[in-house]
Amino acid sequence: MKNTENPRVGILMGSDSDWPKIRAAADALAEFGVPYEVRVMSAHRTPALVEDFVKNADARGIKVILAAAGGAAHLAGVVASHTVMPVIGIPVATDFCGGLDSLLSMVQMPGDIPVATVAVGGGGPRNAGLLAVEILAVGDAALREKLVDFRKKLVEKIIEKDKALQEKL
Ligand code: RP5
Repeated sequence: MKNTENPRVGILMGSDSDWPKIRAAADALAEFGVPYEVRVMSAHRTPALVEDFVKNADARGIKVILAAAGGAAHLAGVVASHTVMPVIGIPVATDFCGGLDSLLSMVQMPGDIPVATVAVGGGGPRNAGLLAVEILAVGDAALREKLVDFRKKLVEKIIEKDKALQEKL
């Protein structure tokens, strides 16, 4: 759920134009009852704001940062350079090669400064949210239980889909 008072996850994006493409990350957090906040700030347009946000994130209770950007997608890398908390990068689709530019500029980090980059589009943004939940669940038994339950239901759902297909064919 959106909670700017006590967020456990910070979602940063380079532009408000990224939001429709990545909101599945926030939806996944909401599904698991994880409080998050969403902010627009850019590694290139507002570098000082990014640094300030990241340096204060720990003290505000944030444990994981998701960073979404497209094109010259340096936001996640810059965020990671300012913190030792886990950073998950969400490369945003662009008109250039479907977002290959975003993916490569985000995923090709130099050694020592990791960014866990998810897929461009498709299940990528949702996986970023789920990965953040999994990271938090390492120290949160109730959240871990929810994840185990989620996976059980996933299996049931796929079995149901298979059954429905068999009946249709
Ligand atoms: C990146 O540039 C943003 O993350 C966005 O994906 C892209 C375009 O931004 P706008 O020109 O739409 O603001 O920094």
